[in-house]
Amino acid sequence: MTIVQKLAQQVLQQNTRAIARSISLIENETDSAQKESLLDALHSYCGRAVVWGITGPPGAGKSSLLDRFIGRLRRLNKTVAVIAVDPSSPFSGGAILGDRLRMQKHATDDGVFIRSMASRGHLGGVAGATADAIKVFDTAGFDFVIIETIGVGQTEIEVMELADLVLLVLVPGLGDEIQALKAGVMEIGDIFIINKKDLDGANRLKREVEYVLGLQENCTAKSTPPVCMTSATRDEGIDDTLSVITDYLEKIRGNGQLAARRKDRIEKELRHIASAKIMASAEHFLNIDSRLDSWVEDVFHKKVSPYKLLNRKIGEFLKELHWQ
Ligand SMILES: Nc1nc2c(ncn2[C@@H]2O[C@H](COP(=O)(O)OP(=O)(O)O)[C@@H](O)[C@H]2O)c(=O)[nH]1
Ligand SMILES: [Mg+2]
Repeated sequence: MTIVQKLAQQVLQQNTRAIARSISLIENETDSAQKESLLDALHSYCGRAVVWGITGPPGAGKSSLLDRFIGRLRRLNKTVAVIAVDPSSPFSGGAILGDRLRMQKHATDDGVFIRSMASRGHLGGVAGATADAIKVFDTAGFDFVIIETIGVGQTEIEVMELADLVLLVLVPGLGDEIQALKAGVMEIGDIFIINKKDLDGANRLKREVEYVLGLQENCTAKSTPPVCMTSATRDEGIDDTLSVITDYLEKIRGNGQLAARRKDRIEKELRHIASAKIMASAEHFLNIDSRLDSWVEDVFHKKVSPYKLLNRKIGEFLKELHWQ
């Protein structure tokens, strides 16, 4: 048994240190062959965990809500892994430290694992690293894997595509909240949560959100997402929201949407891996015996045009490509 296969076995046995080591291996990507064999070994065990995404503007109360949800799920004896994703930061830290503090009371609970991911290293970017980390937690038998993002930008949208269900958290008092949300953000929410309902403007925001979602419904076949109201700090609306989440999951399990979503994800993953591998081979091909340098000279001196040159060379490239 190789070291990596042993590591995978330990992950399967829910060994905390093996889980942490696996995530580091994925995140740092110092040895991509090792990373690949680890993920190969995990593959057949993946698919049990339900993956939630929670996104929304910074300060909306995502971590505070998660803390409440984790508490409820633990009472039901469910285990939870949280991945706090900060695409803007090359290091894990900063804002994520606050998240950890928010969920501190679960830190000593074996049934809860909180891990942060930043953008450093991983070729597939933070979304790629997060996708692989989900597989580790899934194999380790966590019932729920929850991905929390720091804010709502393009990378966060990509990260949210990894989830079976996306909770979009909004709060009153940020100004023109809805208008401020960039295009594409409203579309990713499966369930909307208006948090800080203890503050002024929460009801108005709810009506605005429902109005905007109603407009969207005319354009798509998707049914209007539910809009829940919570106060994480006062512990209000949490149970109602959880039952909305449970109903939603039951619905998408029953009508095939969950499977379709997971297949979409696999398709994206295959495309991503394929292009990354082909790009790596192309890069290697271009650099053999510094041929690129001599091609630059040839094109510069008008010996050949770029298309003519490459149409010829791509044939050679494909012959040189070694698929094992
Ligand atoms: N008034 C009020 N404050 C809240 C509520 N939920 C969270 N907060 C506060 O909002 C701030 C940001 O919360 P946090 O969970 O870190 O937000 P995140 O950045 O979205 O993860 C903290 O000071 C929380 O105590 C709420 O329901 N009502
Ligand atoms: Mg947070």
